[in-house]
Amino acid sequence: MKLFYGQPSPFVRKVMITAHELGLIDRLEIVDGGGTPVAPNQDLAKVNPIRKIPTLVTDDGSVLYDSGVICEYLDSLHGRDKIFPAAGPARFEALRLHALADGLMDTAVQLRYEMTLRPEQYRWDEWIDGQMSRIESTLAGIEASVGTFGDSLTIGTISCGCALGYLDFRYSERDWRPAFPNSGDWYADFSQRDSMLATQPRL
Ligand SMILES: N[C@@H](CCC(=O)N[C@@H](CS)C(=O)NCC(=O)O)C(=O)O
Repeated sequence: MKLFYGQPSPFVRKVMITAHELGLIDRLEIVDGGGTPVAPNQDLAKVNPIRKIPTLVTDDGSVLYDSGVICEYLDSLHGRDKIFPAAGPARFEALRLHALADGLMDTAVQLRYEMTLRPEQYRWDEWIDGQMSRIESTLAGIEASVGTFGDSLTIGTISCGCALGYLDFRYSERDWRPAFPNSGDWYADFSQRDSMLATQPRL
């Protein structure tokens, strides 16, 4: 399987953590998929019209996106405990947490583009403040749920780990831990998993 990849992407990290946890990492061939909204990756554009990473080309040539779909596909390939729980309340809670963390990551990635790609004279402070406020409210959403996480490994907890890790990576000047201490306690343990250590973003 071929994975269009970018080291700093929290969505790619979600797929990489999943592959590590499910024992599938050696089956992924990594290819560079890096690009931006203003400079799309041309190889990626040939297979994914959205032009975003992660994108997976399976062994039979099918193309899968986005990160959640790829993770669910990987979850269908192994005999270990599933990270997408079977139908029922546990499944919908995992999917809800996944959506919550994806909302945080989407906001943080788009804001990063705004701050680094958009020429300074075109930046809009109210929009930036609104996005920062959304990051805070999604953090509050994680804090409200983190007491139920325990040591569970689902698409929801993996995504929350990616979201918090991305804030540490790109927004390190704004430490979220003092305002969200229970999330901080959970993340202190979760971030020590081998899959998290193996996929740490770096500059
Ligand atoms: N919903 C998508 C989001 C993926 C995404 O935003 N990827 C970013 C990198 S973190 C990207 O490819 N950006 C390139 C662009 O926007 O042109 C997913 O879950 O895979």
